[in-house]
Amino acid sequence: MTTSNRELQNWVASVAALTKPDRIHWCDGSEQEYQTLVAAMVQDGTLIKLNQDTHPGCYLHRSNPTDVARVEHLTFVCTSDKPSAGPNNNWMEPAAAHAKLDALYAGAMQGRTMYVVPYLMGPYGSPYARAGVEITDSAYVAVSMRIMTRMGAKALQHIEQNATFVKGLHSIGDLNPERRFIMHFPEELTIKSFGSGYGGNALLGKKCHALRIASWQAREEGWLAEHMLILGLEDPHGQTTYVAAAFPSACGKTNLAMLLPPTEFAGWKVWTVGDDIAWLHLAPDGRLWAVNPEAGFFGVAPGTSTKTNANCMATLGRDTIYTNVALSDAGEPWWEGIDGEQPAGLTDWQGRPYQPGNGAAAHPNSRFTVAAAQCPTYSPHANDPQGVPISAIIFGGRRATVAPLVYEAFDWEHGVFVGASCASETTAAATGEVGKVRRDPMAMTPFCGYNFGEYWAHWLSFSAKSEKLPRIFHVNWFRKDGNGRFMWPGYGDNMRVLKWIVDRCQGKGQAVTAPIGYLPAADALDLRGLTIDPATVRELLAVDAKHWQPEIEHVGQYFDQYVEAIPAALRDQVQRLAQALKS
Ligand code: OXD
Ligand code: MN
Repeated sequence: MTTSNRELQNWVASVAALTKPDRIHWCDGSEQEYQTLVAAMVQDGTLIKLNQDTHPGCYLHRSNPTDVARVEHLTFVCTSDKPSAGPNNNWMEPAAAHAKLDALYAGAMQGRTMYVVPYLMGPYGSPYARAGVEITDSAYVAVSMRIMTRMGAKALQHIEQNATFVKGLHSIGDLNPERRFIMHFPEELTIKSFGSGYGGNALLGKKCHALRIASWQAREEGWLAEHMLILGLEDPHGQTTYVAAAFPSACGKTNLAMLLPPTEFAGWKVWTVGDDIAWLHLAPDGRLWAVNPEAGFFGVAPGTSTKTNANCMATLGRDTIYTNVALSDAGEPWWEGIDGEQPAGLTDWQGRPYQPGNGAAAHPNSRFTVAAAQCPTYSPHANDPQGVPISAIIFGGRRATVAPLVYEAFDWEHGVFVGASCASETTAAATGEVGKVRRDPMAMTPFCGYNFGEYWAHWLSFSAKSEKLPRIFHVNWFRKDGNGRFMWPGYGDNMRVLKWIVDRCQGKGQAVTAPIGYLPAADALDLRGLTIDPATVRELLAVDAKHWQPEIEHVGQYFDQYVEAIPAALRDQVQRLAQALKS
C-alpha cells in the first residue's frame, strides 16, 4: 500500500530517512493483518495468549514496569509563543522541541518495522470526523489503534479525498524514562512521542490528537473537544435524553457510560455512545451535538466486575488486549475487584509469582483495549454522522468532602464557572502522587492543548450563539463519612441522580436554591429500594459554608495564575459566590 497524497508520501519518506527502519508496513486495517501482527507478537513474547476457551481472541501485554501511565511532567505543548500554551501546560519552543526529538529519533527504528497507521477519529461520513496518520515502531500500538480508531484503507481514502491529516510520530525508543517526551505542535497539526509504549502516550489518536490537538482546532473553528463520556438515557416511553459527562481519569467514566439501572427503574435503558472523549458541535437547530471520535475503550481494569459494570464484563468476553493485569494459572486475566475469589497460583503484572509484599497483583492502572461495538449497550446512534443531541453536561471529580452529590448551575455562564472550578483527587492513570486534591477544570488539566484562560473564554462564547444549550450539572459520587467510608453506593445507583438530571432537562424535577446552584428538593431523588439513612442523604446534599469558603478562596487563587487570560465573567462568579456564602 502507498498513497497518492504527496504530503503523506514525503513525510513517510523523511521519517524513514531519519529513523532508518528495516521495513515499512502500511496498515490496511484488515482482520488478516491484525491476526498476522498478533501472531508475530505472541511469537516474540510481546503478547501472551490467554485461555482461548474462556477468553477467545484475548491477549495479555506486560509493559516495561517504568512505563505504566501517562507522564504529565514529560508532556509538552510547543506553540510559537509561550502564553498560548498557558500555565496549564509544559511549554517548549517548537524549533528546540523538534531538534530535541529528532536527535532521539535518529536511527531509532534500526532493526525494526515502521508501521504507517492511517486512522479516522469520528464516524465514517461524518462532517466532524478528522484524520490522522501515526508512524510507529510498535506492533502493539498498531493493533491497539485498530481497536481504538477507524484504522486502515478507508481512513487513507478519507485522507486522499480531504487532504489534511494530523501527523503523529511515535517510537518506543529504549523505554528509558530519561528519554521520554510527548510533544504537541498544534500550529503544525503534529505530535512527536518518544520513549513510551503506554496507551495515553503512544496511541496518538486518543489524548494527543482527539484532545490536545483537537481542542486547539475546536477553539479556532468554534466547537469543543472534551474529556467526556456520552450516554443516552431512554425512559419507559422510549424518549432518549443524551448527556455528556467530564470526569478525570480513573473516576468511573466507563462505568457510568455502561450503567445498569437498579431494578426499581424498570423500563429504563442506558445507551453507551462513548466512555472518554466527546467532540461537540453547535448544529443549525441551536443544540450541541456530540460524536465520540473513538471506536474502542481503553479502560481501567481494577474494580471492574459484574457488580460494578456487568456490561463492561460482557464486552470483555472476547477479542480484548489486556495490559498489566495479573494472570491466573488457568491462563485467565485477573485484577483486584474482579468477581470471585483470588485464584491460587497467580502471576502478577510484572510476571512474578504473586506475593502480597510486592503490591497489587494487577497494576492499579492496568487496562483493557476492546472494540466499542462489543458492548451490549453500544448505542445504535453511536455511528450517526451528526452525533447525538446533548441535553445535559455533567462535571465531576473525586472529592471526599465539599462537593455535594449533585447540583445544577443557574445558567451557562455559571455552569462554565462550575466546570472551571472542578477539583479531584489524583489517580494512578498518571505518574505521580495518588489521592492529592488538585484543580482539574472540566477534567481537562492534562489534555487542554492551549491556555485554560482562553479555553474558558471559548466555552463562555457559546451562550451568545444559542439559547438551546445543555443544562450544566456537577456530581460527586465519592463523598466519604468521618470513618472514611463512601456515603453514596455509586455505580448503578447513580441512575437515581441521572433521573433527576433528566427530569430537570424536561422541566420537571423539584429543586431548592443554594449559593452554589440548584440542589434536589427533599424527595426529588428517586431512592425507592435503596437502603440509605435519610440523615446521610441530607448530608450528601448539604452545602456547608465552612467547607465552601476555603474552597472558593482556593479557586480564586488558582484563577489568579491565568492573569489577564482569565475571563472577567469567571472572576465575577468567584465574587458572587464568596458573597453569597457570607450571607
Ligand atoms: C485515559 C486517561 O486513559 O484519561 O482515558 O488517562
Ligand atoms: Mn481519559
